[in-house]
Amino acid sequence: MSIDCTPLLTLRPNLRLASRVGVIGRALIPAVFVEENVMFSSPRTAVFLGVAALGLVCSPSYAEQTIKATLLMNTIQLNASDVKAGKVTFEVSNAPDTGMTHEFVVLKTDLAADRLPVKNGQVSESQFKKMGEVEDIDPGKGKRLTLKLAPGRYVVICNRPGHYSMGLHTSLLVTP
Ligand SMILES: [Cu+2]
Repeated sequence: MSIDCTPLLTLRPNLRLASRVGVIGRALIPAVFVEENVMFSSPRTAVFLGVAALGLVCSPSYAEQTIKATLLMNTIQLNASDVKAGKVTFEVSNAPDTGMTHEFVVLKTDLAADRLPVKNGQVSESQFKKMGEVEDIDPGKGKRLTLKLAPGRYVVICNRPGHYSMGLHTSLLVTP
């Protein structure tokens, strides 16, 4: 689940090399990659594979994505409905006029945001994969939550008793 990208940081110079080669001109490519021809069918394939591998494995950890989430009286507003997979920081704020303490819970589910099972006024969180949460956010206050999110559908809720049914939920799509 927690795929650490650190070893791949060493690949970054390769990406720089590849792009520099591209800028300088194609004449250099055969010289630089001449030995790679043993392994790759063509120099360009070598460059392509290197860049493709970086893109596939490493781009999530470079992504600096922030979503502003506002907890209101009867809904949760996100300033983006979709985000790319990787590290996502939620800047969660409880609007000053809600007059009540809220929390912010991120669940991974394909269910619609308003279709989660509720028992005794609360969503049964144990039925879902809970990605993380921040609790006890007073009116006018904020907290941050950084999560590593894989592609898929998520629902964010406030699960203080009764709050989900008041409308404090919304969905988030994480794209590859
Ligand atoms: Cu709430």
